[in-house]
Amino acid sequence: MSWGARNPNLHLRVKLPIIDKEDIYFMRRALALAKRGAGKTSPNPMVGAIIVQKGQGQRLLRGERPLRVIGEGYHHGPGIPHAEAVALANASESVKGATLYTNLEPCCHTKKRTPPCTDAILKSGIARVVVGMKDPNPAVNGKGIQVLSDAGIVVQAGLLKDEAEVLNAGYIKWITTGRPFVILKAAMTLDGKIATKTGASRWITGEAARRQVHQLRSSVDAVVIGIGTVIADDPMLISNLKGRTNPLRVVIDPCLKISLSAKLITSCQIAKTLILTNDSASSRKQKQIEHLGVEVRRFPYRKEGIPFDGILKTLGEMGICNLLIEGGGNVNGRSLREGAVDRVIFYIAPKFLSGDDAKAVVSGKSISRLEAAIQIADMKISKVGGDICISGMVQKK
Ligand code: AOF
Ligand code: ZN
Repeated sequence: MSWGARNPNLHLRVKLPIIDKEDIYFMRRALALAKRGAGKTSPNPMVGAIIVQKGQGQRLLRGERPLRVIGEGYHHGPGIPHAEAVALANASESVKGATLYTNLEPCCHTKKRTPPCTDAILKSGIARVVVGMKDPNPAVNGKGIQVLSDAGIVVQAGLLKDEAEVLNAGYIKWITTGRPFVILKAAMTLDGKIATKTGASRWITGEAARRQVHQLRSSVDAVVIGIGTVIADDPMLISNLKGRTNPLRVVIDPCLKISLSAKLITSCQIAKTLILTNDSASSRKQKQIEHLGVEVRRFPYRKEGIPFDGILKTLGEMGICNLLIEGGGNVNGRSLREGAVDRVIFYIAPKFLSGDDAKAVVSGKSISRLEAAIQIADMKISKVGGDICISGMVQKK
């Protein structure tokens, strides 16, 4: 059966050639290219594009038609040409009659930083465009596909759609809600502790898990922690991987307790730090912090702390699409209870700390009814070095 017959997202106004192994292969390559932009493209999506020409050439898949990749590219960031434009510009020969694979619907809108990709595709003579997912930007949202198919290009949308949507979860949430996609990450013992009663937490999990966390940090736009963790651990929160970008480091510090010698302040030339506080915090301390190059933003005073929705709205306005929360029990608890978390990634080390005074991974108010428990769906489990990683999506109530 052709892939097209099964997929409800196909653009049905065009005659469908059979989607086969080749299409999946090239879409996977487009997705892999798109990923190279991780941590750099926000508030734009990660997009990869590949142009493939039929005819003479290398057989890319055993037993399949000879095909040549004649151009490829990915989106490097806002203000820089889009993936399709890069692939077209890089093409090593004529693209007439070729197929273009891209994980996101080509843009067709104007009044933005770069020209519409649909114009470039139409001019180029490309005959077929295979798309991973629709662009949820209300200015596009299917119109790019429409423009291309109206002009006689064979367009097929929805190939590896789930993978495309996972890749751009941050962009999808930001462009549709104005708020970032939030990942809550924690490293804990089997009994759910993140530190001893004295606050010692280095290290709960092994090297492999910590390496994954550095990778995660370099793929998000911002990392959030609470002042409790800053005081206990004095962390840097940067990615120590070569050539990787560092996220904006955000501290929730309602009373501006942060020390002026905290690493998050003294290292602000390496990576930016933003402190979120409330109205009642000392203006003098704010000036001292700002003098050292760190931005401070104030929120209206609330006894329970700064509401997460306000934090997400503020970060969204700054163009943050992907946010990583790196605990403390208090911040973990509040973010989960306030419904701010989209995805959790928990590393579990096979050890116990025991006791009521060791620090719990999720603290604060408890949930009294079992039916009201915060539920995780699409759970994935993997072994990372000597630890276990459990991840999944938080089910929204
Ligand atoms: C594509 N290919 O590689 C990207 C697209 O301000 P601009 O000109 O960079 O446009 C940003 C919008 O373009 C963004 O909100 C999204 O709708 C689309 N991004 N589209 O065809 C790309 N990055
Ligand atoms: Zn574009």
